[in-house]
Amino acid sequence: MMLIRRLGPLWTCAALALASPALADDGYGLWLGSAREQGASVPVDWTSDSPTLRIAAEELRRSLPAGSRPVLLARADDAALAGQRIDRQALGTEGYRVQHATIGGRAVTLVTGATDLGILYGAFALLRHLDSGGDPANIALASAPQTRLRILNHWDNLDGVVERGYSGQSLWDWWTLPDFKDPRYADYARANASIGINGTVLNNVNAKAESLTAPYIAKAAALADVFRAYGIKVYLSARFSAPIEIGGLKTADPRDPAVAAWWKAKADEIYRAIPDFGGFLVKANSEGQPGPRDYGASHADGANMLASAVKPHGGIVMWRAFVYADTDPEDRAKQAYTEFEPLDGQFADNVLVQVKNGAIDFQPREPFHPLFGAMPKTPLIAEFQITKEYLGFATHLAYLGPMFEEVLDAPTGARRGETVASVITGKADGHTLSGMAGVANIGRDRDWSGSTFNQANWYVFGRLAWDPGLSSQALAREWAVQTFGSDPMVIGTVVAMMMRSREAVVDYTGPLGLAHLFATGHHYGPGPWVSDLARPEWNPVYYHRADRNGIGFDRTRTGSNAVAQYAPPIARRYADPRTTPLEDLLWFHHLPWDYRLADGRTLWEEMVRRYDRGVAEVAAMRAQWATLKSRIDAERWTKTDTFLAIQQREARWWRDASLAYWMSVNGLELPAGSKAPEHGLEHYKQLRFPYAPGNPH
Ligand code: GCV
Repeated sequence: MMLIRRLGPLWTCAALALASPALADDGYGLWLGSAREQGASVPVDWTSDSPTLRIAAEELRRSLPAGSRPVLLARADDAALAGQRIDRQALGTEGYRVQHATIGGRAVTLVTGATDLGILYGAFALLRHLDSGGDPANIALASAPQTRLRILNHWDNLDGVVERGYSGQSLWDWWTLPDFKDPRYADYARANASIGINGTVLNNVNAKAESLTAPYIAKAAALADVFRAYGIKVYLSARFSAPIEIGGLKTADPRDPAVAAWWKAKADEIYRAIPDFGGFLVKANSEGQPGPRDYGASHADGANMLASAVKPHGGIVMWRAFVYADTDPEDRAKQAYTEFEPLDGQFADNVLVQVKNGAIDFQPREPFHPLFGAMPKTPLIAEFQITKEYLGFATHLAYLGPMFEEVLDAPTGARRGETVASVITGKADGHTLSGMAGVANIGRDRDWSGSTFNQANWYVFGRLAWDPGLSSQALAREWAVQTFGSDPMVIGTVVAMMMRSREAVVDYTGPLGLAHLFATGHHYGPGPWVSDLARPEWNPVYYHRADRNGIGFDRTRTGSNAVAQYAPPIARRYADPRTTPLEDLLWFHHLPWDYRLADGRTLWEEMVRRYDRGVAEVAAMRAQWATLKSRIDAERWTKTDTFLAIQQREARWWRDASLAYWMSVNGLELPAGSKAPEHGLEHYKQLRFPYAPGNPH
C-alpha cells in the first residue's frame, strides 16, 4: 500500500504567516515572495519521507492557487507510478517531470524525479509555470540540468567584508557560527534551490588558511547542515600555502610527499565534519596568491595533488585559470591560454579548470575566453561575475542575462557547431564533469543583492547554469512576473528596460571594445588617464593605447597576436577590422581616429555617438520607470528610482570624463550636436573615493 504523508497544521500556519501580503515590499522575498498569491492549502501528498520532500510540499502548499489539483510527490521508481510512462533516463539525477495523472483513481498533479532533489526542482518549476501565466489545465513540464555544477562563488572574507561586494557584509556570520544558524541561511538555500543552484563556495578565492582550521570547518559544517536538504553542497577556497601557515611544514611544494599527506589528512578531517563536502576552489599564482609555480611545479601538479586528497570522498577541485604574472611582459589577455593550453590532458579526472568568461577580467564586454574550445581533454567550468565590479556596483541597472548569453552562445570555431555552452556542459567533448560558476552578489542587505534589479542577475545566472540554451529575454520576463506580478504594463516596461541596460553600461563606460578604463583599485568611475601604477597591466593606458594618431590594442599579427589563440575561423574574423564585430573592434585593433566604419562615420564620431547613446538610454530607463510609480509598491519603486538617478548622474560623469580625456589625447573637436563635458579634465582626474565599497585593503 502506498504510504502517503501530508503536512500537519504547524507547517500550514508557518506557510500562511510567510505568505501574508506586505504593505511595502522590502525585496527580502526575492522572486519567491511578493508576486505570489497566498496559497490555498491545496493537499500535497508524498510517498516517501525526507527533509527535501517536506520542503517541496511546503512550497506548494504555500503558493498553489485555489482550485489546483491535489499534488503527489513521488520518486520515479515508486511502485505507485508503475502505470505511468516516465522516461527515467531523461530525468538523470536532478531532473524532474510534472504532469497531470490519475494515480490510485485520483486525479493529481504528479511531481516526480529520480531523486528528492529532482522533485524539489519540479515543485519550483510548477510554481514558476503558474506564476508566469502557464495554463493550470495543461501541465507537462520536464527538464534536467545541462551542467553538473551550478555554483556560487562567494568572495567573502572571514572578517565579514565581501571583496567586490556591494550588498552589505557577508551573509555568513562566522563569529556566531556554528552555534547560531541565522534563519536567513535557509532562505538563501531556498532561493538557490528554486533556480537550480546546487553548490556554494563559502569563502573568497583570495583565501585565508584559517578557513581550513578546525573551528572554521565546524562553522562550514553548520552551514552545510542547513543547505543539505535544499541540495546545496558546500565547497571551500583553499589557500595553497596552508600547509606552511597552519600545518607547520616548511614548504607547500605539491611534489613533496609531506605536503600531499597534509592535504590528504585535511581533506579527511573536512569530510568527517561534512560528509558531502564538494571540494576545493583554488586561485593559485595570481595576484599575489601562492601556488605551485612558486616551486617550479605546474598548475596541473598543484591541482592533481589536491584532487587526489578529495578523490576518495568523491570531491572535486576547481582550479582557476585567471593568471597573469608580474614578470611576464606578454599581453595580459594571452597569459592564461599560454599557461594552461599546454596542460590539456594532464589534469586528474576530478579537476575542472575554471575559466572567466573573457581573457581579462569581467569587463562590461569581452570576447569569449580563447581557452573555451582549446582544452578538449579537460572539463572547463565557466566563471561569470554576478556582482557588478565593473558595471556600476549595486546602483546601476545592468541586467547581465544578455552578457552571459552572448558568451554562452559564442561559437568557439574549434569544431562545427561547438559553442562555449557546449564546452561547459561537457557535451562538446563528452565530459561528465561540467559547470558554471558565478561570483555572488549576495550580502546582508535586506534585499540580498543591493537592489531589486540585481536580484535578476542572481536569478538569470542560476537559470542559465541549469540550461545555457534558455533565452535571456524569456528569463527576464520570467523573473519580472515572479518579482512584480502579472500587470502587463509593468512586465513589458521592466523587460524592455532590462534588455537594453547592459549595452547602455558598455556605451557609457567603454564602447567599441575598449576595456579596463576604471579608476584604480576600487574600480568606481572612470580613470582612462591612469598611467603611473607599478605594473603596466594595472594601468588603463596599457589597455586603450590611445595617442594622437589612434586608439585600441593591436592583438593581430602586427601586435600581440592574441587572435592566434582562437581557432582559425574565429582568429580570421578577429584579425581583420572589417570583419571584427564593432563591439569588439578596439579590443583587437589599434586604429586611427579617422578610420572609416562601414556606415561612413569615423571611429571618433562613432565613439562619441555611443557615449551619448549610453547616457540617453539611462535617461530613457528612468522615464520608463517613472511610468510605473502607481503600479509598484512604494518601497521598491523609490529605491530603484533613486538608483536610476544616481546611474544617470554617473553615466554622464563617465561620458564627460572619458571624452575630456580622449580629446586631450587626440586634439579633436566633438561632432556637431554633442554636448561639451561639464568640467575640464583636471576636475575628473582629482576625484577620490577612499571608501568606495568592495575594495580590499
Ligand atoms: C578575488 C579581479 C578583482 C579581484 C578578484 C580577482 C579574481 O582582479 O578585482 O578583486 O579577486 O579579479 O578574480 O581573482
